[in-house]
Amino acid sequence: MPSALIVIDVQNDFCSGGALAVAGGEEVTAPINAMMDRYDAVILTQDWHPAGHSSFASSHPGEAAFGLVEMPYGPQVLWPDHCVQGTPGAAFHKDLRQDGDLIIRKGFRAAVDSYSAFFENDKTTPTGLEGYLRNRDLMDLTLVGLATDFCVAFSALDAARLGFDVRVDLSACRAIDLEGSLNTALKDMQEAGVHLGQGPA
Ligand code: VGL
Ligand code: ZN
Repeated sequence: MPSALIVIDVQNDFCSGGALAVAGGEEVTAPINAMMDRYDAVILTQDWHPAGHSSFASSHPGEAAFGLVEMPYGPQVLWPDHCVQGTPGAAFHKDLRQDGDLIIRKGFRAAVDSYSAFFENDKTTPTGLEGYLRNRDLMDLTLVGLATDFCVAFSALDAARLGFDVRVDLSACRAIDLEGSLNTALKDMQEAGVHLGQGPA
């Protein structure tokens, strides 16, 4: 079965010195680069917010980063401003190979965040990635990147629900881990049938 490596959000703002730095974020670049040649397709995702995005704490007077607000589509964590379209923080880390087949951008609608590479946080607006993968018969997916407990986990859970065979290679992921979010994400992925660990060599 044709396979795809989906590289989630390996962008400057999620690496050391970035606006929403994930501890050791840049450490995933070397293992991910080495994995790329083993897949039939490589897809990169890019968190891509307009300035003033509704997921930014700065857009909610009186609210602090990492707090929770209620949006029309449900609870939403508020983040520091990050991955603003066209800024250096939104660019891929310089050490990441960028010779993939497709770049899918997400979170570009001001009113809705998008952790998953498949659906925005309203759980209904598709990004188009499902159609692309099915069209190329890429049903065997390995996910890597940042952050394990947000964009990687949400993408993996959606992919499993959509019927893809899904693996998350944790050796090439790093987590934010906000109030137990990493443990919750690992448990949710296990229960959904997502394979956790390294893929076949
Ligand atoms: C992410 C929080 C906000 C991620 C993106 O890539 O995991 N997390 N935007
Ligand atoms: Zn974001």
